[in-house]
Amino acid sequence: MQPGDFGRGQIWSQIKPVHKLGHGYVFVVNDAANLYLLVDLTGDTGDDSGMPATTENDAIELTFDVDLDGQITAQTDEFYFMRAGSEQIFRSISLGQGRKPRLSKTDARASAKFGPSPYSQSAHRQWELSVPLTELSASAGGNVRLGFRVWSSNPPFDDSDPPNLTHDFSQLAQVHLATPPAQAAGGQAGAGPIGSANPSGLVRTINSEGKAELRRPDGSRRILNNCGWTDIFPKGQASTITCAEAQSPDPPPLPVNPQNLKWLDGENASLLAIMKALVGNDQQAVQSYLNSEGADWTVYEKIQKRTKIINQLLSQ
Ligand SMILES: [Ca+2]
Ligand SMILES: [Ca+2]
Repeated sequence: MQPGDFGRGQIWSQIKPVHKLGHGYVFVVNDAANLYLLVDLTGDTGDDSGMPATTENDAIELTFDVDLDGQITAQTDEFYFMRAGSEQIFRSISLGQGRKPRLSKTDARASAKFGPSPYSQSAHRQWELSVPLTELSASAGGNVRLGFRVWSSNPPFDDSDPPNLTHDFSQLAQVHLATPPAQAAGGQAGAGPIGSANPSGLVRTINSEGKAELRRPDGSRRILNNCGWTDIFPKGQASTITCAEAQSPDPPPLPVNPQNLKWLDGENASLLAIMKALVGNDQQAVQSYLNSEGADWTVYEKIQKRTKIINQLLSQ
C-alpha cells in the first residue's frame, strides 16, 4: 500500500476520523508495517502547490513523541515534514528543546492531493502519509503519540495541534494501533458457500464466521472485518488493513409503541432479503450471517449490522 493508492481503496470512506484539527480531520489506519494517515483539510480550499515548492506552499509536519513520555526527548522524538509541490518527505530527529533537529534517512511516503472527499465536496488539501512503524519504535497493538502542524497561504493559517506543539509534548494526541487479526482466514478456499457472481466475475458471499467475503476471478478474496479488511491471495499470502475506528454511537432506546417495533422488524426482514439476493440466494451464507448475530441484539443493532454487511458486500 502506497500513499495515493489507499485513498482509492475505499478505506478512508469506511472509517471515522480519530482527531479533529482547526481546518479538517485526521484519519489513521495501520497494518503490521506502517502507520497510514489521511489529513483531510476541508478548510484549506486554496491549492498552494506551485513549482518549484516554496515556503508559500501548503505544508504539513507530524511530530512523534516516540518514547511516549510526554517530553521532548533528544535523539529520540521525531518530525516528518512535507511541502505540496514536492514529492519529498523529510524526517528529522529531535536534538532537544530549542535546537534544530537533525535530518535522518526515511522510508516514509507522502502525497499531497487537492480535491473533494466524503467530508467536503469542495476541492481542498489532503495529505496522505505512510510512516514505517519501525521508524517510530512502534508496533501493531501499541500506541503512538503525535502532533500536527499544517500551513496554508491561501487561506492563510498555521495550525498547531496541540497549540503549544513546538515546546510541549504533554498534550499530543494518542492513537492506539490496531492489531491485524491472525491470518486464520487462510485455507478456506473453496470450502465456503457459492455466493453470487456479478458480470465482472466477483462473487459476493458470507463466510462461516458471518463476515462479508468478496471472491475475485483471479482466485484472491477479500474478507471484510469490522473496520478494514484482509486480502488473501491465491498462494495464501494475506494482507490486512485494520483501523483505529471510533466507537459507533449507542442506538436510541427501543420504541414502546408496537406499531413502531413492527415497522423496525419489517425493515430488518427487508435488509435480510437484500443480503440474501446479494449472495445469490445462498441459504448457507445467510445462515452464517444469522449465526453471527447475538441472541440479545436489539432490532437497532441488527439494522446496523445488516446494513454494514450489505455495504461491505457492495464495496467492490
Ligand atoms: Ca492552501
Ligand atoms: Ca519524548
